Amino acid sequence: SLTPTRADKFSFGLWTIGYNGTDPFGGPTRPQLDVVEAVHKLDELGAYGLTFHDDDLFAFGSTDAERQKQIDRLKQALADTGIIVPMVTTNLFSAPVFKDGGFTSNDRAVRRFALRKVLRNLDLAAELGAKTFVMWGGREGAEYDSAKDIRAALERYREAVNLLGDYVTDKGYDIRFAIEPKPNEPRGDILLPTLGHAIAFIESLERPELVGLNPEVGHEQMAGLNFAAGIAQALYHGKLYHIDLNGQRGIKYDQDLVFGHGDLQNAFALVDLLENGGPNGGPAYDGPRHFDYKPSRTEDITGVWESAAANMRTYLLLKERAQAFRADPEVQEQLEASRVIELTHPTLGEGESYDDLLADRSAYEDFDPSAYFGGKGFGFVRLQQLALEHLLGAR
Ligand code: GLT
Ligand code: MN
Ligand code: MN
Ligand code: MN
Repeated sequence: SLTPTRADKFSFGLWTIGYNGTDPFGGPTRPQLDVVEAVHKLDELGAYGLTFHDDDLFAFGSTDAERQKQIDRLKQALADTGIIVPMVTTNLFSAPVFKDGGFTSNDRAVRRFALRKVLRNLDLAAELGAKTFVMWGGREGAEYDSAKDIRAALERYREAVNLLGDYVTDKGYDIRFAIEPKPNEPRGDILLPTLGHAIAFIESLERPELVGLNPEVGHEQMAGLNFAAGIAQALYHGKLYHIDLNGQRGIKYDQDLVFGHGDLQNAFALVDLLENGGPNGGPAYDGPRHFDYKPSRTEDITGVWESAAANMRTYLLLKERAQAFRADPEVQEQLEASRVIELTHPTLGEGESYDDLLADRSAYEDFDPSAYFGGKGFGFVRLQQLALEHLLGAR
């Protein structure tokens, strides 16, 4: 069905639907959105979750009383609707103090302040039952090569994440961390710019099992990378802890368009992977389908909710199209003919050694490489055309 339900696990950042249209060139086009209205509206639209930064809920510098008032208002709205908070994250980028980063600012006092801000927010995340804590380090980086000692910065990043791992472990919190890579913007160059960099970093941590990824469609595409392929690798390493779905058109500034409003064929491949890519053809990922998009600056509040609904509808359309693709006998035949299935078979036989391989004349002496491109190709183009026709609803 194309009607979103709780079972679809659609969630939205409060900063997404709450984006007021401000950009580096001009002011807001929409008034501030209240969190209670946001929760009720998301519930009506069929989402199951709301996520937020501390500063989205209560302004940076709020008194304890102001902070608590907003937390209580959120809790009431959650109780009234059944909306949950699957993920919480910390704003270490908006306040001027973070212009050179939070965990990796050259200024040690800023790093200590950043850690305290995150620890406080972790307590709130645990209180609200969030299972994932996202860390997007948009200000962790530099514009100038001589301005940042990258190895020292990575060591401070590591120190910070190790400390947070100790904290949730000692407190008994059921929370895992998800690092969100981005190549640039707002910094000229950001640390951990792609999911591959982040996976390598995670393996250097003291508790790597507590730390995974929150890849964003547009961020990998800003680096010219194939998002669906990156997600496949994240799944392969068991590191897809959360996901930010949106749209991006090519290598340029971070557009945060509605999911599917960028590279639609890659979005189709992504949904097919998430929904049908498991070992038995079932879902390969069962976490939130989280939208991190920005309602365009040209929209009024009606357009905000139209675009929120569009994210979910596009996801469900792609899910439907991907199911039809998988169920099409011609597709199954072509997957066989293209030997996509054959790749799942190990290259060596069971117990086969390199001596056995060296003794196998059919693998080399009698193998005829010229039979390939004088003879048979893989037929990948036909396979992609079948995918495209399903995507277009032509089959
Ligand atoms: C910020 C960023 C997003 C991140 C958010 C989490 S904040 O809007 O551009 O990609 O997911 O901190
Ligand atoms: Mn983005
Ligand atoms: Mn963003
Ligand atoms: Mn994001």
